Amino acid sequence: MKVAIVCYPTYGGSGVVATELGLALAERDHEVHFLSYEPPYRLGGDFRPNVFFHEVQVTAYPLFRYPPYDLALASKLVEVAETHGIDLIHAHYAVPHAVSAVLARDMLGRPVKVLTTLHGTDVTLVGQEKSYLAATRYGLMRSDGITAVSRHLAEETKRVLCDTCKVRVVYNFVDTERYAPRPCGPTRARFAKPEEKVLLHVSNFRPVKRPLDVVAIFAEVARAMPAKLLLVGEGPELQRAEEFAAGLGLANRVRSLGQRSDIERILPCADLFLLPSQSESFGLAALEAMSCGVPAVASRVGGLPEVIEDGVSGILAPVGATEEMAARAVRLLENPKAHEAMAKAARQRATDRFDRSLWIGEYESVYRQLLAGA
Ligand code: GMT
Repeated sequence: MKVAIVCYPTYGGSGVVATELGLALAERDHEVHFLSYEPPYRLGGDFRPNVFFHEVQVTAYPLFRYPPYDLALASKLVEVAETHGIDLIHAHYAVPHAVSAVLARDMLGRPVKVLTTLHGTDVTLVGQEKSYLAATRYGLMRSDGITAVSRHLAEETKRVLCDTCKVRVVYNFVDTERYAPRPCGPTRARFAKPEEKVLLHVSNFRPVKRPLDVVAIFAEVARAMPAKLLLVGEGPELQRAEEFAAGLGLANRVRSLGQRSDIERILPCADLFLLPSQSESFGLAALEAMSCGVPAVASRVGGLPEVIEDGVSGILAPVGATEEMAARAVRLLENPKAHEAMAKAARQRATDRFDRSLWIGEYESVYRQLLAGA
């Protein structure tokens, strides 16, 4: 098949899923064309004969206060589809990609299918903004197929955006060979002393991730035992989180590592992963940690309970319940046997339910059904 994948290139789960999916499809001999305003960061620089990147260029004009990216994307999709004989456009994150994909399909003189994959805030936050709602709903209704990354998100989509839409659940996935438990002595030693526990948070530091809760949980843990907190990623709330930590006298216990593309080297060094988000349709960052044998302490919200089994492969507590999260984290870290059992269960959960081989095949079968007109 020849597939055009539209995604955001930045650090963030939807771009990661789109890129990993495209690369896995290419390994299965499909021809994959990525479209975005810059190369997705997980694409890397390796040459692959059947993987292409097409930059969407937005032309400025004095009249435009807001140059229309969605139109530039639709035009680029038409060009790429015509030049390369694209069979299917796979739009990741509905706003505005679904609308651009539908527009491109309708402009094309040959049949092309549109699949839209919903990732989370495109339904729960941005998609519901009054300024985008009608267009997002139209993009979904006119897509040939819709998938969501969790059951919760599929239900939420029907509830708030499109009750007549058929939304199929195709879970996010992880490469369990690359994201695996491995010894990390020298790397760990750079951040922490042997007796210190390492807690880790990876995100885009948007308010929805509740980075201040990350610090609040860590502060309680650090009162109970020697510990370090590593923060990976960048975003609008990072500085506030650092200042909050400093205000609690924890500046020398918290380290920001910035954006990292080699996160699979850092994850296995952690004892616990923190994801106390306000909302989370799936929680890919937690899954990547679990695949490395690192249990997550997370909010019982959105799709997270579909990923983490509370008390077995991780810890779930209500949003904002930082004391409960911290108390349970401390109990786990104080009990090496319980920690080891949970780490094993986390890894097992990732390999049994979310290994990429399971879900790439599912996307392929969705593609085939759409192309067969089903
Ligand atoms: O977090 C966001 O606001 C954007 C989005 C993204 O592009 O990373 O994240 C969503 O998609 C991920 C991949 O499917 C999911 O793992 C995240 O849970 C989801 N974020 C939210 O629902 C807040």
